[in-house]
Amino acid sequence: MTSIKIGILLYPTFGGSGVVATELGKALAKQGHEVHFITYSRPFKLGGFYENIYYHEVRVSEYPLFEYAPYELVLSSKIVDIVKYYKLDLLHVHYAIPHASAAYMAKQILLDQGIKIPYITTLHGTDITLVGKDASFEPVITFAINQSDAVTTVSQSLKDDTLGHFKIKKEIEVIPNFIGTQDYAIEVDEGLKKRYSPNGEKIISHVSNFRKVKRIPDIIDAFALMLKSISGKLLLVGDGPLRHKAEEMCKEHGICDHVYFLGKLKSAKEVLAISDLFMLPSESESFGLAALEAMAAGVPVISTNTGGVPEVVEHNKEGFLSQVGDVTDMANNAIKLLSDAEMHDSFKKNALLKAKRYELKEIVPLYLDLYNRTLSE
Ligand code: GMT
Repeated sequence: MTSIKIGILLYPTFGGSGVVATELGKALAKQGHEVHFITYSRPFKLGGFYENIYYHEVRVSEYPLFEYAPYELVLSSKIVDIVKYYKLDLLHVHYAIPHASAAYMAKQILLDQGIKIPYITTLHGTDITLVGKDASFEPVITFAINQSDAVTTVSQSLKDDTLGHFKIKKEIEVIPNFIGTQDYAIEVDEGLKKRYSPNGEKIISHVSNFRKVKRIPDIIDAFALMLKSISGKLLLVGDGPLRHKAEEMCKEHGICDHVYFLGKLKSAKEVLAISDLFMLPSESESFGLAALEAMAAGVPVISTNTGGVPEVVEHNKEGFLSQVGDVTDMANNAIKLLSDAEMHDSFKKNALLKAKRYELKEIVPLYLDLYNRTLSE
Protein backbone atom coordinates (compact mmCIF):
# COMPACT_ATOMS: atom_id res chain seq x y z
CA MET A 1 0.00 0.00 0.00
CA THR A 2 1.32 3.45 -0.88
CA SER A 3 0.86 5.92 1.91
CA ILE A 4 -1.06 9.05 0.93
CA LYS A 5 -0.55 12.49 2.48
CA ILE A 6 -3.99 13.97 2.94
CA GLY A 7 -5.06 17.45 4.06
CA ILE A 8 -8.52 17.37 5.70
CA LEU A 9 -10.51 20.60 6.02
CA LEU A 10 -13.41 20.47 8.45
CA TYR A 11 -15.56 22.28 10.98
CA PRO A 12 -13.97 21.27 14.28
CA THR A 13 -16.74 21.96 16.77
CA PHE A 14 -19.79 19.86 17.61
CA GLY A 15 -21.51 18.65 14.44
CA GLY A 16 -21.80 15.52 12.34
CA SER A 17 -19.56 16.67 9.49
CA GLY A 18 -16.67 17.35 11.89
CA VAL A 19 -17.17 13.99 13.58
CA VAL A 20 -17.12 12.11 10.28
CA ALA A 21 -14.08 14.03 8.98
CA THR A 22 -12.15 13.45 12.21
CA GLU A 23 -12.99 9.76 12.47
CA LEU A 24 -12.06 9.29 8.82
CA GLY A 25 -8.71 10.98 9.40
CA LYS A 26 -8.04 8.85 12.48
CA ALA A 27 -8.89 5.64 10.57
CA LEU A 28 -6.64 6.63 7.64
CA ALA A 29 -3.76 7.50 9.97
CA LYS A 30 -4.09 4.08 11.65
CA GLN A 31 -3.63 2.52 8.23
CA GLY A 32 -0.35 4.40 7.77
CA HIS A 33 -1.53 7.41 5.78
CA GLU A 34 -0.39 10.87 6.84
CA VAL A 35 -3.29 13.09 7.85
CA HIS A 36 -3.21 16.88 8.27
CA PHE A 37 -6.27 18.48 9.84
CA ILE A 38 -6.51 22.13 8.82
CA THR A 39 -9.04 24.22 10.75
CA TYR A 40 -9.48 26.96 13.38
CA SER A 41 -9.49 24.84 16.54
CA ARG A 42 -8.58 21.32 17.51
CA PRO A 43 -11.33 18.94 16.30
CA PHE A 44 -13.24 17.90 19.43
CA LYS A 45 -13.12 14.20 18.53
CA LEU A 46 -9.36 14.29 17.99
CA GLY A 47 -8.34 14.15 21.64
CA GLY A 48 -4.63 13.64 22.28
CA PHE A 49 -1.62 12.47 20.29
CA TYR A 50 -1.98 10.10 17.34
CA GLU A 51 0.77 8.75 15.14
CA ASN A 52 0.59 10.13 11.56
CA ILE A 53 -1.78 12.96 12.52
CA TYR A 54 -0.95 16.65 12.36
CA TYR A 55 -3.20 19.51 13.38
CA HIS A 56 -2.68 22.93 11.81
CA GLU A 57 -4.50 25.87 13.36
CA VAL A 58 -5.79 28.62 11.12
CA ARG A 59 -5.63 31.95 12.94
CA VAL A 60 -7.05 35.18 11.52
CA SER A 61 -5.40 38.30 12.94
CA GLU A 62 -7.58 41.13 14.13
CA TYR A 63 -7.28 44.32 12.15
CA PRO A 64 -9.51 47.39 12.59
CA LEU A 65 -10.30 47.50 8.88
CA PHE A 66 -11.72 43.97 8.88
CA GLU A 67 -15.31 44.15 10.00
CA TYR A 68 -15.53 40.47 9.01
CA ALA A 69 -12.46 38.30 9.55
CA PRO A 70 -11.25 37.00 6.15
CA TYR A 71 -11.05 33.36 7.32
CA GLU A 72 -11.28 31.87 3.84
CA LEU A 73 -8.25 33.80 2.59
CA VAL A 74 -6.12 32.84 5.59
CA LEU A 75 -7.29 29.24 5.17
CA SER A 76 -6.29 29.26 1.48
CA SER A 77 -2.84 30.62 2.34
CA LYS A 78 -2.45 28.04 5.10
CA ILE A 79 -3.35 25.23 2.68
CA VAL A 80 -0.73 26.50 0.21
CA ASP A 81 1.95 26.51 2.95
CA ILE A 82 1.06 23.05 4.25
CA VAL A 83 0.83 21.43 0.81
CA LYS A 84 4.31 22.77 -0.01
CA TYR A 85 5.96 22.04 3.34
CA TYR A 86 4.54 18.55 3.88
CA LYS A 87 4.24 17.67 0.18
CA LEU A 88 0.59 16.70 0.46
CA ASP A 89 -0.92 14.53 -2.29
CA LEU A 90 -4.58 15.41 -1.88
CA LEU A 91 -7.09 17.62 -0.08
CA HIS A 92 -10.37 16.27 1.26
CA VAL A 93 -12.75 19.07 2.22
CA HIS A 94 -15.85 18.55 4.30
CA TYR A 95 -18.56 21.16 3.72
CA ALA A 96 -18.76 23.24 0.57
CA ILE A 97 -18.24 26.67 2.08
CA PRO A 98 -15.71 27.95 2.75
CA HIS A 99 -13.71 24.74 2.51
CA ALA A 100 -14.25 23.82 -1.15
CA SER A 101 -13.80 27.40 -2.31
CA ALA A 102 -10.65 27.84 -0.18
CA ALA A 103 -9.28 24.58 -1.62
CA TYR A 104 -10.00 25.83 -5.14
CA MET A 105 -8.13 29.08 -4.45
CA ALA A 106 -5.16 27.17 -2.94
CA LYS A 107 -5.15 24.78 -5.88
CA GLN A 108 -4.88 27.69 -8.35
CA ILE A 109 -2.08 29.38 -6.38
CA LEU A 110 -0.16 26.11 -6.25
CA LEU A 111 -0.71 25.46 -9.97
CA ASP A 112 0.86 28.85 -10.63
CA GLN A 113 3.92 27.55 -8.77
CA GLY A 114 3.97 24.29 -10.73
CA ILE A 115 2.37 22.14 -7.99
CA LYS A 116 -0.73 20.07 -8.77
CA ILE A 117 -3.04 19.11 -5.92
CA PRO A 118 -6.53 17.67 -6.38
CA TYR A 119 -9.35 18.34 -3.94
CA ILE A 120 -12.31 16.12 -3.09
CA THR A 121 -15.45 17.75 -1.70
CA THR A 122 -17.77 15.87 0.64
CA LEU A 123 -21.17 17.50 1.07
CA HIS A 124 -22.80 16.90 4.44
CA GLY A 125 -26.19 18.52 4.22
CA THR A 126 -26.64 21.91 5.72
CA ASP A 127 -24.11 23.31 3.24
CA ILE A 128 -26.62 22.38 0.54
CA THR A 129 -30.04 22.16 2.16
CA LEU A 130 -29.86 25.29 4.30
CA VAL A 131 -26.88 27.48 3.47
CA GLY A 132 -26.81 26.63 -0.21
CA LYS A 133 -30.38 27.69 -0.80
CA ASP A 134 -29.42 31.20 0.30
CA ALA A 135 -28.99 32.86 -3.09
CA SER A 136 -26.01 34.88 -1.91
CA PHE A 137 -23.90 31.72 -1.62
CA GLU A 138 -25.16 29.89 -4.68
CA PRO A 139 -22.60 30.95 -7.34
CA VAL A 140 -19.64 30.14 -5.08
CA ILE A 141 -21.04 26.76 -4.01
CA THR A 142 -21.89 25.71 -7.56
CA PHE A 143 -18.46 26.76 -8.82
CA ALA A 144 -16.48 25.17 -5.96
CA ILE A 145 -18.37 21.88 -6.36
CA ASN A 146 -17.95 21.80 -10.12
CA GLN A 147 -14.22 22.55 -9.85
CA SER A 148 -13.68 19.71 -7.36
CA ASP A 149 -11.73 16.74 -8.65
CA ALA A 150 -14.35 14.49 -7.06
CA VAL A 151 -17.55 15.07 -5.12
CA THR A 152 -19.31 12.86 -2.61
CA THR A 153 -22.53 13.15 -0.62
CA VAL A 154 -23.37 11.24 2.55
CA SER A 155 -26.72 9.96 1.22
CA GLN A 156 -28.64 9.45 -1.99
CA SER A 157 -31.16 12.01 -0.76
CA LEU A 158 -28.45 14.66 -0.42
CA LYS A 159 -27.18 13.82 -3.90
CA ASP A 160 -30.71 14.35 -5.28
CA ASP A 161 -31.07 17.63 -3.36
CA THR A 162 -27.70 18.87 -4.62
CA LEU A 163 -28.57 18.06 -8.22
CA GLY A 164 -32.00 19.64 -7.72
CA HIS A 165 -30.76 22.93 -6.27
CA PHE A 166 -27.49 23.54 -8.13
CA LYS A 167 -26.33 23.21 -11.72
CA ILE A 168 -23.84 20.43 -11.07
CA LYS A 169 -21.78 19.11 -13.97
CA LYS A 170 -19.58 16.90 -11.84
CA GLU A 171 -20.38 13.25 -11.11
CA ILE A 172 -21.48 12.82 -7.48
CA GLU A 173 -20.66 9.59 -5.62
CA VAL A 174 -22.63 8.58 -2.54
CA ILE A 175 -20.40 7.45 0.32
CA PRO A 176 -22.53 7.10 3.44
CA ASN A 177 -21.39 8.04 6.92
CA PHE A 178 -19.94 5.29 9.07
CA ILE A 179 -19.57 4.14 12.63
CA GLY A 180 -17.40 1.79 14.68
CA THR A 181 -20.20 -0.28 16.28
CA GLN A 182 -17.67 -1.89 18.62
CA ASP A 183 -17.21 1.49 20.32
CA TYR A 184 -20.89 1.49 21.28
CA ALA A 185 -20.90 -2.05 22.68
CA ILE A 186 -20.41 -0.85 26.25
CA GLU A 187 -21.82 -2.27 29.46
CA VAL A 188 -24.89 -0.51 30.80
CA ASP A 189 -23.88 1.55 33.81
CA GLU A 190 -26.57 0.32 36.22
CA GLY A 191 -25.81 3.11 38.69
CA LEU A 192 -26.31 5.71 35.98
CA LYS A 193 -29.49 4.03 34.80
CA LYS A 194 -30.87 4.00 38.36
CA ARG A 195 -29.95 7.66 38.75
CA TYR A 196 -32.13 8.71 35.82
CA SER A 197 -34.71 5.94 35.98
CA PRO A 198 -35.10 5.12 39.70
CA ASN A 199 -38.42 3.33 39.19
CA GLY A 200 -37.70 1.65 35.87
CA GLU A 201 -38.99 4.57 33.80
CA LYS A 202 -38.27 4.26 30.07
CA ILE A 203 -35.33 6.42 29.02
CA ILE A 204 -35.76 8.48 25.87
CA SER A 205 -32.75 10.39 24.59
CA HIS A 206 -31.83 12.97 21.98
CA VAL A 207 -28.46 14.35 20.87
CA SER A 208 -28.02 17.46 18.73
CA ASN A 209 -26.86 21.05 18.50
CA PHE A 210 -30.38 22.31 19.35
CA ARG A 211 -30.65 24.30 16.16
CA LYS A 212 -34.05 25.15 14.63
CA VAL A 213 -33.72 22.36 12.06
CA LYS A 214 -33.73 19.77 14.92
CA ARG A 215 -37.27 20.79 16.03
CA ILE A 216 -36.51 20.44 19.74
CA PRO A 217 -40.00 21.71 20.74
CA ASP A 218 -41.48 18.64 18.99
CA ILE A 219 -39.49 16.41 21.35
CA ILE A 220 -40.90 18.19 24.38
CA ASP A 221 -44.48 18.12 23.03
CA ALA A 222 -44.25 14.45 22.03
CA PHE A 223 -42.70 13.49 25.35
CA ALA A 224 -45.42 15.34 27.29
CA LEU A 225 -48.00 13.30 25.33
CA MET A 226 -46.10 10.07 26.00
CA LEU A 227 -46.12 10.75 29.74
CA LYS A 228 -49.93 10.46 29.71
CA SER A 229 -49.55 6.72 28.90
CA ILE A 230 -46.12 5.56 30.06
CA SER A 231 -43.63 6.57 32.71
CA GLY A 232 -40.48 7.95 31.17
CA LYS A 233 -37.47 10.21 31.51
CA LEU A 234 -36.05 12.37 28.75
CA LEU A 235 -32.28 12.91 28.51
CA LEU A 236 -31.28 15.74 26.20
CA VAL A 237 -27.62 15.93 25.17
CA GLY A 238 -26.22 19.04 23.50
CA ASP A 239 -26.79 22.74 23.58
CA GLY A 240 -27.77 25.48 21.17
CA PRO A 241 -30.29 28.17 20.28
CA LEU A 242 -33.43 26.20 21.24
CA ARG A 243 -32.35 24.97 24.65
CA HIS A 244 -33.90 27.86 26.55
CA LYS A 245 -37.21 27.50 24.72
CA ALA A 246 -37.19 23.77 25.51
CA GLU A 247 -36.62 24.51 29.21
CA GLU A 248 -39.51 26.97 29.18
CA MET A 249 -41.74 24.39 27.46
CA CYS A 250 -40.95 21.82 30.17
CA LYS A 251 -42.19 24.33 32.76
CA GLU A 252 -45.38 24.99 30.76
CA HIS A 253 -46.09 21.26 30.44
CA GLY A 254 -45.19 20.73 34.12
CA ILE A 255 -42.75 17.95 33.22
CA CYS A 256 -39.45 19.43 34.49
CA ASP A 257 -38.95 16.51 36.90
CA HIS A 258 -38.89 14.14 33.95
CA VAL A 259 -36.47 16.02 31.70
CA TYR A 260 -32.69 16.32 32.07
CA PHE A 261 -30.69 18.81 30.03
CA LEU A 262 -27.20 17.28 30.07
CA GLY A 263 -25.46 19.87 27.87
CA LYS A 264 -22.64 19.16 25.44
CA LEU A 265 -20.85 15.84 25.86
CA LYS A 266 -17.73 14.72 24.01
CA SER A 267 -19.43 11.36 23.58
CA ALA A 268 -23.03 10.33 24.22
CA LYS A 269 -22.20 6.60 24.38
CA GLU A 270 -23.01 6.21 28.07
CA VAL A 271 -26.36 7.96 27.63
CA LEU A 272 -27.22 5.84 24.60
CA ALA A 273 -26.28 2.67 26.48
CA ILE A 274 -29.01 3.35 29.06
CA SER A 275 -31.59 4.57 26.51
CA ASP A 276 -34.69 2.67 25.44
CA LEU A 277 -35.52 5.01 22.59
CA PHE A 278 -33.87 7.81 20.61
CA MET A 279 -35.80 10.78 19.18
CA LEU A 280 -34.74 12.82 16.16
CA PRO A 281 -37.74 14.81 14.87
CA SER A 282 -35.68 16.98 12.47
CA GLU A 283 -37.11 19.19 9.76
CA SER A 284 -34.36 18.01 7.44
CA GLU A 285 -31.46 15.65 7.94
CA SER A 286 -29.15 14.66 5.09
CA PHE A 287 -28.13 11.48 6.89
CA GLY A 288 -28.79 11.57 10.63
CA LEU A 289 -25.49 10.46 12.14
CA ALA A 290 -27.01 10.85 15.62
CA ALA A 291 -29.63 8.21 14.71
CA LEU A 292 -26.89 5.88 13.46
CA GLU A 293 -25.00 6.32 16.73
CA ALA A 294 -28.14 5.39 18.66
CA MET A 295 -28.67 2.33 16.46
CA ALA A 296 -25.05 1.27 17.01
CA ALA A 297 -25.94 1.23 20.71
CA GLY A 298 -28.97 -0.94 19.87
CA VAL A 299 -31.48 1.86 20.45
CA PRO A 300 -34.55 2.13 18.15
CA VAL A 301 -35.27 5.54 16.66
CA ILE A 302 -38.36 7.74 16.42
CA SER A 303 -37.68 10.19 13.63
CA THR A 304 -39.14 12.00 10.63
CA ASN A 305 -39.58 10.94 7.07
CA THR A 306 -37.12 13.51 5.79
CA GLY A 307 -33.90 13.70 3.74
CA GLY A 308 -31.60 10.73 4.20
CA VAL A 309 -33.24 9.45 7.40
CA PRO A 310 -35.29 6.73 5.63
CA GLU A 311 -32.02 5.42 4.12
CA VAL A 312 -30.67 4.90 7.64
CA VAL A 313 -33.78 4.04 9.69
CA GLU A 314 -36.29 1.66 8.12
CA HIS A 315 -39.83 2.48 9.21
CA ASN A 316 -41.45 -0.23 11.32
CA LYS A 317 -38.17 -2.16 11.57
CA GLU A 318 -35.52 -0.13 13.38
CA GLY A 319 -37.90 2.56 14.51
CA PHE A 320 -40.79 4.66 13.25
CA LEU A 321 -40.81 7.64 10.90
CA SER A 322 -43.52 10.32 11.00
CA GLN A 323 -44.27 13.38 8.91
CA VAL A 324 -42.29 16.42 10.09
CA GLY A 325 -44.17 18.07 12.96
CA ASP A 326 -46.62 15.22 13.60
CA VAL A 327 -45.90 14.97 17.33
CA THR A 328 -49.03 12.91 18.03
CA ASP A 329 -47.89 10.22 15.61
CA MET A 330 -44.39 10.27 17.10
CA ALA A 331 -45.78 9.96 20.63
CA ASN A 332 -48.15 7.14 19.61
CA ASN A 333 -45.33 5.24 17.89
CA ALA A 334 -43.09 5.66 20.93
CA ILE A 335 -45.83 4.45 23.29
CA LYS A 336 -46.56 1.44 21.03
CA LEU A 337 -42.88 0.46 20.91
CA LEU A 338 -42.14 0.99 24.58
CA SER A 339 -45.26 -0.89 25.69
CA ASP A 340 -44.51 -4.02 23.66
CA ALA A 341 -41.42 -5.78 25.02
CA GLU A 342 -41.25 -8.26 22.14
CA MET A 343 -41.46 -5.55 19.49
CA HIS A 344 -38.95 -3.39 21.37
CA ASP A 345 -36.52 -6.26 21.59
CA SER A 346 -36.73 -7.05 17.90
CA PHE A 347 -36.34 -3.34 16.95
CA LYS A 348 -33.24 -3.14 19.17
CA LYS A 349 -31.70 -6.10 17.36
CA ASN A 350 -32.67 -4.70 13.95
CA ALA A 351 -31.16 -1.33 14.85
CA LEU A 352 -27.79 -2.85 15.70
CA LEU A 353 -27.83 -5.06 12.61
CA LYS A 354 -28.56 -2.04 10.41
CA ALA A 355 -25.79 0.00 12.07
CA LYS A 356 -23.34 -2.78 11.20
CA ARG A 357 -23.98 -2.07 7.51
CA TYR A 358 -22.28 1.29 8.09
CA GLU A 359 -19.23 -0.20 9.77
CA LEU A 360 -16.16 2.05 9.55
CA LYS A 361 -14.04 -0.76 8.12
CA GLU A 362 -16.47 -1.11 5.18
CA ILE A 363 -16.83 2.59 4.36
CA VAL A 364 -13.28 3.95 4.82
CA PRO A 365 -11.98 1.80 1.89
CA LEU A 366 -14.55 3.56 -0.34
CA TYR A 367 -12.87 6.89 0.40
CA LEU A 368 -9.42 5.37 -0.12
CA ASP A 369 -10.50 3.96 -3.44
CA LEU A 370 -11.77 7.41 -4.45
CA TYR A 371 -8.46 9.00 -3.35
CA ASN A 372 -6.50 6.52 -5.46
CA ARG A 373 -8.73 7.01 -8.49
CA THR A 374 -8.45 10.78 -8.16
CA LEU A 375 -4.67 10.63 -7.82
CA SER A 376 -4.30 8.43 -10.86
CA GLU A 377 -6.31 10.80 -13.10
O1 GMT B 1 -27.03 18.51 11.76
C1 GMT B 1 -26.30 19.45 12.03
O2 GMT B 1 -26.74 20.47 12.53
C2 GMT B 1 -24.82 19.38 11.81
C3 GMT B 1 -24.49 19.05 10.40
C4 GMT B 1 -23.03 19.26 10.11
O3 GMT B 1 -22.75 19.87 9.11
O4 GMT B 1 -22.16 18.81 10.85
O5 GMT B 1 -24.86 17.70 10.15
C5 GMT B 1 -24.99 17.32 8.80
O6 GMT B 1 -23.95 16.39 8.51
C6 GMT B 1 -24.02 15.17 9.25
C7 GMT B 1 -22.80 14.32 8.88
O7 GMT B 1 -22.77 13.98 7.55
C8 GMT B 1 -25.34 14.45 8.93
O8 GMT B 1 -25.43 13.24 9.65
C9 GMT B 1 -26.51 15.37 9.32
O9 GMT B 1 -27.72 14.73 8.92
C10 GMT B 1 -26.38 16.70 8.59
N1 GMT B 1 -27.39 17.63 9.12
C11 GMT B 1 -28.42 18.05 8.40
O10 GMT B 1 -28.63 17.71 7.25
C12 GMT B 1 -29.37 18.97 9.10
